[in-house]
Amino acid sequence: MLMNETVVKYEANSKGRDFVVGDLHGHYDLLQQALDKVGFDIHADRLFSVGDLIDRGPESLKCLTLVQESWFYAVRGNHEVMLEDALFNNENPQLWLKNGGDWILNEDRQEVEELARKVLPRMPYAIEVMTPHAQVGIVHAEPPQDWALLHRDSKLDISPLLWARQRIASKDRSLIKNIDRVYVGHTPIESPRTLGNVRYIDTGAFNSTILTMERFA
Ligand SMILES: [Mn+2]
Repeated sequence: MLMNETVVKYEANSKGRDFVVGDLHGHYDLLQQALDKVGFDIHADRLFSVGDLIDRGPESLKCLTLVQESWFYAVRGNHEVMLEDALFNNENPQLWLKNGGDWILNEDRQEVEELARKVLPRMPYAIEVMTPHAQVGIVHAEPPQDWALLHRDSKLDISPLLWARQRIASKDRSLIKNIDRVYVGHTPIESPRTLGNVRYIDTGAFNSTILTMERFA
């Protein structure tokens, strides 16, 4: 019901800086601290998110509202897909509840559904951002070996974009073609690392309260 484009493209930011942030998982407070630290200017700077805004942490609903902000752009994570399936497709609601979605039991379900209807269509599977020096890609878990497949191949299996951990598990350093650099989250690691041209930035905010936010390099 809420299907939209696979990739959304953004031109270079002529007014300010661009940042990318790892999986929030409800840690709105940590994001505020990170934004304060860099003096984030909501009128000029942009923040891109690798998805998984919700579940496990204390303020899932508040994190989901970020998608409505003019300076905030997020791809869809597997947790947003679990929410969508549970709320709107009555598909595997237990899977979501078991994986941190149980915060909904303490919220007004209608309010959550209303917000989800607004924000999910604004969360594509992939984002492409131009910077003065590079073309940067963002997906939640794992990009295809050739970024161009996201544009071309309508039969592309999107599930690896949301769930895969194959590349990081095998320390795959091969380059993703047709993109300069790709940022991903999904797999918690101790500190951000780059393999090939893929940058992993999920430093596990959900259990360690370390949130990674960095400027596009
Ligand atoms: Mn994830």
